[in-house]
Parts: sequence; C-alpha cells; structure tokens
Amino acid sequence: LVTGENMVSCVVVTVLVLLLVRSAHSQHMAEEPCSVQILVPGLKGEAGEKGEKGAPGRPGRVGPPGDTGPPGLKGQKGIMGHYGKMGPSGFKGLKGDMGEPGPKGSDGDPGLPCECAPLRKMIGEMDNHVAQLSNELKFIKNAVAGVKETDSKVYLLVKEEKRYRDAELYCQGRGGHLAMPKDAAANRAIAGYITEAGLSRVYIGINDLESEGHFVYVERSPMSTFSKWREGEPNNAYENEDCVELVSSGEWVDVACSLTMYFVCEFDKDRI
Ligand SMILES: [Ca+2]
Ligand SMILES: [Ca+2]
Repeated sequence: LVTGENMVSCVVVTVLVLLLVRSAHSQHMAEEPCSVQILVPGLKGEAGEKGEKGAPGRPGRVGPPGDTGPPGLKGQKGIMGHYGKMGPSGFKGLKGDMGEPGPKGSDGDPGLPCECAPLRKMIGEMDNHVAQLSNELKFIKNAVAGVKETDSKVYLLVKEEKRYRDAELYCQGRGGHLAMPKDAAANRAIAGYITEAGLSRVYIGINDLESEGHFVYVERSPMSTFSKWREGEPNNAYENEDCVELVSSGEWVDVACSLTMYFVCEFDKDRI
C-alpha cells in the first residue's frame, strides 16, 4: 500500500530524481515514475554555492493600532485676541452711602454794625401810624354810626372826651371844625343829635379866647345875628370861661376850656 506519507516521499523523491536526470541525461525519461520509490537516496551532496539575494518581499499587513502614548507638552500661549463688541448697559446700582462732610468754608465778610437807633425810630413811627389808623378807624365807625346833616353841613358827634383845643384840632385833622351853629335850624340839628345820643353837653366852635366877652366862631368869623345863650350866660365864671358848650336843650353856656367832653365836628358838604 502506498500511504499518504509514502506518497509524499514518493513525490519528493521523484522530483529529486527528475532534477538529477534533467541535469545529467536530459533526453532520458523514466517510463514509470512511481516504480523508483524503492530507490535508496544517494549520499548527501556538497553544499551549493550561496544564491544571489532575492527580490524584496511584499509589504506586510497593517498592524493593530499601538498603545496611546504619553500626552505631549503644552504649547506656547497664543497672542491676545481682538476686543469683543460692547455689551448692553447693566441695571442701575444701589445708592451709595453719604460721603464725609466737606471742609469748613472760609469766613464771610464782616456784617454791618447794628443801626439800632434808626430801627427804634422806624418802630416808633410805625407805632404812631398804628395809633393814627386806629383813630381813623374810630372816626369812620362814628361816621357810620350816625352822621347828621343839613342842606350845607355834615355834623359828626365824636364820643371822645377832649379839651376844647384838642377837640378843634381833631376836627381840623379831618377837614372840618367844631360845630358852628349860625342859625336856628343848624342849632336844632346839633341839639337833636346830642339828645338822640343821650348826651347832655358837647363842645361847639365858639369862644372868646382872644378878647374877653367878645365871642367869635372858631374859624374866627364874627357872630352876627344868631345866638342861643342860656339865661345868665355867658358869665365868665371864675374869670376862666372862654369856651362854649351846647346842652341838650340847644342852649349855649360858656365854660372853662380845660374841661374834657365829647364834641361835634362840622364839615362843609361841598368840601367832602
Ligand atoms: Ca370868657
Ligand atoms: Ca358860664
């Protein structure tokens, strides 16, 4: 039997024989190759000469990826980039704390010395004005309360007790005089006025201050036709009666000018 192993040996031997035969007897061919399997191999030949260097082999297959190596060194820092665009405004912040007080300022210019005297004078004048206004107001109140008038005169009863001269000055201050009854009608009007007011006596504008016994009106006009003396008057009692009062009956009496009493002023209508 020819086993597999023998078969291989047969083939190898055959090849060797063929090679030997071809090199020695190129025209001689064995008729039955497998019949030489029984041939005994010859002695090992001498080593041949070293062959020439062969062509380079094909490149090998791609190998598997290698293991990850250690990280490389950090590169150098790059140059600064360009500025970015301006962002939107932020929210308003909280109010800060109050700062420390500032340094003290320099001194101001010296003030003017107090001119107290002129101020006192001014205040005094103002007091006078107030007093004057008060009097004016009182006068107006009296006038509103009741003024008597005739065709040509306006009579005003002043309920302030004054001496004769002060009473006349008061009337003059308002553009008039103490009342000067120059006829019976005027005298009745004045008498009725003081009777209505519940008074018994008032100064009127008649006197003999300049010439004893020679009575004139306060405006210095002479008494001509009309007079209304009470019986027994004028008597210049105590040689000291140079002024005249009118009593509620309408009669006249000479009295001392230093007496204080209410009085009646008269004003010309065409001068009001
Ligand atoms: Ca007299
Ligand atoms: Ca008298």
